[in-house]
Amino acid sequence: MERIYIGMGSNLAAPAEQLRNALDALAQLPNSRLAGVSAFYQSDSLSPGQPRYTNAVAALDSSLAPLALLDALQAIEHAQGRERLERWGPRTLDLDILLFGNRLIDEPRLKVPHYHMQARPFVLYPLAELAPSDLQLADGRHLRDLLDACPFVGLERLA
Ligand code: PH2
Ligand code: MG
Ligand code: MG
Repeated sequence: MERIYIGMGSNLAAPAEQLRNALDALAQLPNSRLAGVSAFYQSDSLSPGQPRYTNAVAALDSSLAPLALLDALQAIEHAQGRERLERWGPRTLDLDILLFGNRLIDEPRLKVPHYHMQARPFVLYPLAELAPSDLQLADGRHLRDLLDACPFVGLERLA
């Protein structure tokens, strides 16, 4: 089993419900256990003119291989109506592998740690709710330092 952190986001079709449905689907993945979920957060889209996002992070313990998990996450996105029309377009559901155990993954389909996670408060703050405070990424960076460099701005934590 490895600990995997998954970033979740939606800005279409009842976002919070999309995240709850995705959590149900994650809990049913084979060879896996849903180990935790952060609070839900709202923030403006990084792409101007789109609806606001709801985001969360899930912790999954799994013995699935990285690309098998990626396939499973894309199947969940697809089942929840994800259409890939444009990069960074609005979406019913986005499931991103942020961290996968202590692995550095550099494949055409999958780069881990997730690119740009260090600049995204809607990823780092929910992640910090679940991860140990001394978490070190596989590339050597410390979550604590990423948080210090990424102010809690524009983020609304939902009850
Ligand atoms: N995801 C994007 C682009 N912009 N903005 C917010 N607030 N939350 C997201 O998850 C997000 C975004 C592409 O993955
Ligand atoms: Mg994605
Ligand atoms: Mg994304």
